[in-house]
Amino acid sequence: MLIMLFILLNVKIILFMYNTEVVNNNIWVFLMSFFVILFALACIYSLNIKKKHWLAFSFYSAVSLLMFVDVVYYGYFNTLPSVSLLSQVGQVAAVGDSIKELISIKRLILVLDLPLVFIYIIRYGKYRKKHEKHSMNLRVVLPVIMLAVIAGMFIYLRNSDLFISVSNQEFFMYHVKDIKNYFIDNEYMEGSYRLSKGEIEELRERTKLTQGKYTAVGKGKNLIVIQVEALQNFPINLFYDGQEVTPNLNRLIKEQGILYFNNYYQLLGRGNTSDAEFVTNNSLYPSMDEPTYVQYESNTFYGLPWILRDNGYTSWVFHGYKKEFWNREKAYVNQGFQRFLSEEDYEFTEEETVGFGIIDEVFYKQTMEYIKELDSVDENPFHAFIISLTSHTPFKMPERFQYLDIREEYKGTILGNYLQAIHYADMALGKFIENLKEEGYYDNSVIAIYGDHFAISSLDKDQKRLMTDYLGYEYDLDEMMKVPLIIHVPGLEANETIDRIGSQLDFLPTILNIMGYENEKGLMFGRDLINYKGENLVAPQTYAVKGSVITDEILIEMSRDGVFENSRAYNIKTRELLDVKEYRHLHEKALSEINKSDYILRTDFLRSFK
Ligand code: GP9
Ligand code: MN
Repeated sequence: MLIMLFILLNVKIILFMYNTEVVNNNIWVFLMSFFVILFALACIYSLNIKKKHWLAFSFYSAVSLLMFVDVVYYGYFNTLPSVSLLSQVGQVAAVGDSIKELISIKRLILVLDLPLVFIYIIRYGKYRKKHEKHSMNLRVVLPVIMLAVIAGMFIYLRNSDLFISVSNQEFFMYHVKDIKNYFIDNEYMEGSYRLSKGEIEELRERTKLTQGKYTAVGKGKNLIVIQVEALQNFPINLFYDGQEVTPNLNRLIKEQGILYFNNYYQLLGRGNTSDAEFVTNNSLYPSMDEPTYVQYESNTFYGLPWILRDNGYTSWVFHGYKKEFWNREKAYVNQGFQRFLSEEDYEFTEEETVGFGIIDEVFYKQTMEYIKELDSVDENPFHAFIISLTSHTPFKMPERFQYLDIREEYKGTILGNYLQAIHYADMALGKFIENLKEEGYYDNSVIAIYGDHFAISSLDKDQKRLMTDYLGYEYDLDEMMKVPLIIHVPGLEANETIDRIGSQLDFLPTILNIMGYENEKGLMFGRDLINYKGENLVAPQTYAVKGSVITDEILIEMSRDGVFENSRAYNIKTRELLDVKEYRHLHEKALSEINKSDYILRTDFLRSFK
């Protein structure tokens, strides 16, 4: 029976390696898993207990289940999960629909056999007791030999340059390392990483407001920021069979007073939508351990709401979902928001919900009423941060909200569904903007609109093929992570498309330049995309592994095994593959920026910063 489990587990290792795209040092990765399994089963075999078949089955089930969780997580995030995410399991129910989409047969097969093996053991168990009698020596010697082999391999890897690569890809090594890092290692607390005086000064300089183009053109105006769920850049100006997908945003982009950033990227950590909010408002990199709103709920921050409040504004945030989700309710306090209008503050019927909750139209309509209340707080301008929801994956809109004619071949595909959902989101947003005009807010408010993150993954082979076929060019990481940023400044006599590279990290310095307020008590890692003259870079850590870089010219996709030399680099415009070794300096710059920002979060640096 143990032999059967051993064979099945080896098949599962291969499936796991296939699902998690192990491409470097495969033989080492496989051998390590092979010997660990052999060792574990040999230990069980050597025990002198009656129920050892159940112990073996427990081991088998635990490994199978963990592999299954890993590959499902990997399917979405392109990285293996960390033990630190266990605190987030409560969120799983809410994203159930999205998870269902990820459970394909190539992943499910890792656990499908468990009931069959269970039944087999019930029968085999009785038979086994009578027949199994092996010499005591073999029972002891076998695990010892296996342990020696594993130790030998480990020592060899440790002393070679294969260690990083194998330990980042191999099932057991990855999880042991992750648990060790979580519970034992904390390089920041141990003081091995510190921000130097020079680095602090450089960041302080970077954070200053300098006079330049469009500086303070929005001073004294209200600021309305709308974060649109899963709004990617590719639907902008897209026509599907002659039907305009986002007619309202397209019309807006052409208006006077518009700055449209069309080379702008998401920048998320473990907290998805909530990280898009965090990065946008604080110009700090998100945490990679847990959602930043959870891990650093009580840190001191000095982002957009605080800065505006210090300039007399009142700052409220609006989102039509449960207030506990992403720990928003608690985190918003230190983020600087004075009031959070969540699902419980809105009235809606069952008919007025889709997926997560309230449909955008109903949400925006009632938000308008709250904005009037916010406006009446005092004579000063206000800041409203509005987070939409309906265009959430898996984008399955009920028929009554499907307004586009989708060709048969795209019906039910993620692209067909997404086009319907984002078309709806655009329609609702268009109505809201009209409403802002009617209520007299359009001409005295700066309005910024952007997408929180991607909708369709280029990391999923089927989705990538679907998108590449449809768009007629390769749908790669850069197109996937690109979201639009549209800023309307009333009275500005310009209409500009700004195509330099940037990300949500750059929002705060960019909007502060427009609003004309200085960040006096914080530090920002982003750049003002209108005035910054140097080379900017985007340093994603999710979907592309930490160490990846996007610049105006190139994209470096850090290798999955953590070894820079194995990474892929390509020219973003010509898509020509490049020799990655020539771009090490960019990779190191990205790492150093992330580490500095991480230090600020871990040490709650802004609490005592002056
Ligand atoms: C939930 C919403 C969606 O409140 O913000 O979050 P997401 O699943 O996109 O991170
Ligand atoms: Mn989202």
